[in-house]
Amino acid sequence: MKLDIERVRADFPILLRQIHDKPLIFLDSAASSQKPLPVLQAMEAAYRQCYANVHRGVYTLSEEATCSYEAARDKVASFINARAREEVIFTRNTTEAINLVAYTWGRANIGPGDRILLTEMEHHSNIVPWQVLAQERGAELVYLPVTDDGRLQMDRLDDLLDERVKLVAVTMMSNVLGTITPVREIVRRAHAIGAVVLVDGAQGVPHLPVDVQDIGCDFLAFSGHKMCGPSGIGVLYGREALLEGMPPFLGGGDMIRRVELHRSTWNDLPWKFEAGTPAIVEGIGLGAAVDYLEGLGMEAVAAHERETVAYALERLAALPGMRILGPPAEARGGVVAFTFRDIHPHDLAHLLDLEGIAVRAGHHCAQPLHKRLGLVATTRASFYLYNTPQEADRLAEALEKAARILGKAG
Ligand code: 7TS
Repeated sequence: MKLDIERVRADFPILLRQIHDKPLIFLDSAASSQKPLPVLQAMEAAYRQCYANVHRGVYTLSEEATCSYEAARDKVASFINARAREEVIFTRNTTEAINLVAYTWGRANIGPGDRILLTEMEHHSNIVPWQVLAQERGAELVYLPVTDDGRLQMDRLDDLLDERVKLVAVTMMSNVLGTITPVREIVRRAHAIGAVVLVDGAQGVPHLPVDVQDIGCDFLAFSGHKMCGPSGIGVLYGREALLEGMPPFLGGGDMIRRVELHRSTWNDLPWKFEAGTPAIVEGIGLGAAVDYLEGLGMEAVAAHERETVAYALERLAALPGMRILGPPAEARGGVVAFTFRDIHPHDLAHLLDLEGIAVRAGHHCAQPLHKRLGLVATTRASFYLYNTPQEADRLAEALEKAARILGKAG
């Protein structure tokens, strides 16, 4: 089923806003998406009608709150086709999910001389935790390079994958290039040499149908706020056998079974990794976001983005002095980063804002990738389920206007 774009847009109240007297065109969903009414309503209802702390009270409100919070876990488990709800750990965001793996699985399994294989297109969140771990354990980071047009050099993978590689951590989709990476293929080849694979799904899960059993990954990290849900809630999916074998991350309430003065034992999965009062209402909001996306169908969401981005790429590529990063439309998702003439991305983003258009400018937390491409900063327009081809037209017109204002036209 094709998305009914007008109906989708009507679900997002913020899209009615005017910015500098122009209708808002929100092209920064790769940083954080907007929220539809069902998510806002679910969160308000949770606070108004059934708010209490979870997992402890025997009274009705606490039971209701626990029920809604744990129902969200079931929704997430089914959304990514996890084998069991125990495999879904709630975290604050993707960054915390990756750090959880680095601090627990990593410290227990990575030693001197071991290698962690990353790619040159990773977000800082999927680089820095591994640097910290590698420095602490005497391990080494190696990188699968990208081509000039922003694809992974898959023909280099076998050279890099040897028995020293204990972990492969790779993004599902680049937040700068838009490149969709062949994660199934990477998992298959990494597993063949016995490595564990973590997939950074921050840009994948909001935009593509995701089935962890089909991908075969050991860990998958993603954030609620990029998939129509609230900030403050994220997910670590992990294969049950691995999670069972891992020591806890943070210590405190909820994650224990029994505490004595000098030792403690741990709660069952998933709570072993959820210390302290969780983001209760945010979890419930994420559950509503999953319902919302499933109601539309992730195939339909992905198809809408593909179409919109293909149009945007064509439209922007026609502007003289435009350099678009990344591969052609068929290999990418909803992210379009570019340089335009020699206009600084911050100037450009500012002038676009005056036209009501929100884009991000900078290195997008991917400095090594920008360095590899010989750039310091880019401007990035990222498209999601509520964006339209007409908005791509407005973006192209606003870019031309910006060039005229700065005397860089023609
Ligand atoms: N991984 C990828 C691929 C990302 O794009 C991001 C956030 C993260 C991890 C971290 O997610 P967080 O929710 O823990 O912050 N990316 C961006 C971005 O592109 N612009 O702002 C945040």
